[in-house]
Amino acid sequence: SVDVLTFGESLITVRADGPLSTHQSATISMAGAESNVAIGLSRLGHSVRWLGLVGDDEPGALVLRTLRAEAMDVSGARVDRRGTTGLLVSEPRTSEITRVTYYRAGSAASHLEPADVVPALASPPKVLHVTGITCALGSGPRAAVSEAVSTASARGVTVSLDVNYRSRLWTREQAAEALTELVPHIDVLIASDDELELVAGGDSETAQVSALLDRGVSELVVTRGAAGATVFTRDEKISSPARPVRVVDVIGAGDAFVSGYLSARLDGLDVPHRLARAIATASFVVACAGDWEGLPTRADLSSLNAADST
Ligand code: CKP
Ligand code: MG
Repeated sequence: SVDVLTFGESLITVRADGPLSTHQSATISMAGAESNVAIGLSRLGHSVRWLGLVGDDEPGALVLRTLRAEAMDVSGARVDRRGTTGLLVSEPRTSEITRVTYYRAGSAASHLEPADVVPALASPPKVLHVTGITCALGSGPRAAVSEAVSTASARGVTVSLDVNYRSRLWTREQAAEALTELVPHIDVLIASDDELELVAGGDSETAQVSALLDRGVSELVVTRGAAGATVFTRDEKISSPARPVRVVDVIGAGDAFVSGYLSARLDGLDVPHRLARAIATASFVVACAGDWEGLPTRADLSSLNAADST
């Protein structure tokens, strides 16, 4: 069994140097929130399994090849000929604003079903990580998430959910309906401050936090962009600012944060150290172009700590 099992849609990305309409040069790479988290955990030395469907095409081969190169177990991933691998075009406008356009409707990954993921829980991982993006891809992927989290939590697996609301995929009402029903199965819930109402309803953060803890969430991690993050548990509330870095590209920062958080949790570190590793991991991705390319190794994290103490 592996440390972490995750699944979702990974896409090919065309990352232009500027507005695409002006014939910029571009870099081809891979994107996908769950695979970003998976790569982060793998680089930190954890064993990770990623599941998902790709098209029978070169972008799909790029996705699987990249994940294999990052030491991922992709034995349960497969090609599905009902669609192509999804595409994401990103055009940087400023360091904080990147225009993202999806070409993913009807993609191979949107045909994911519970049968593609639930069998992988037969040998239970320590952690199952899912994101709201998968629920937004269609009824099959949504059912896959819902069955996976209920099966995992029934088997005592730690379940983590990153809300990751995407307005281009679904409305806030649809997201709230789908994600609220997952909450009873979630141990670690990660949401940005503006995503809290999608899983907790209400409008005051205090009420949202206690509602989620009452429904069984053991660690609620609220991210606040450059202002950092707060972790709420039954007995503590711990906040940390983000690290001051030269921001190159904020996309992928949330996923990096999650990988650092889960890594420290797998190492048995306490909540303040989980938060510290999450913030450190995210800072590497923010300072580097690309959604996952800048993710740190353990050696990178140590050099950051060494730099802090000099
Ligand atoms: O919340 P983050 O900026 O960390 O998420 C970025 C990822 O999966 C990115 O890689 C992209 O492919 C996506 O979120 C998405 O589907 O929007
Ligand atoms: Mg995110």
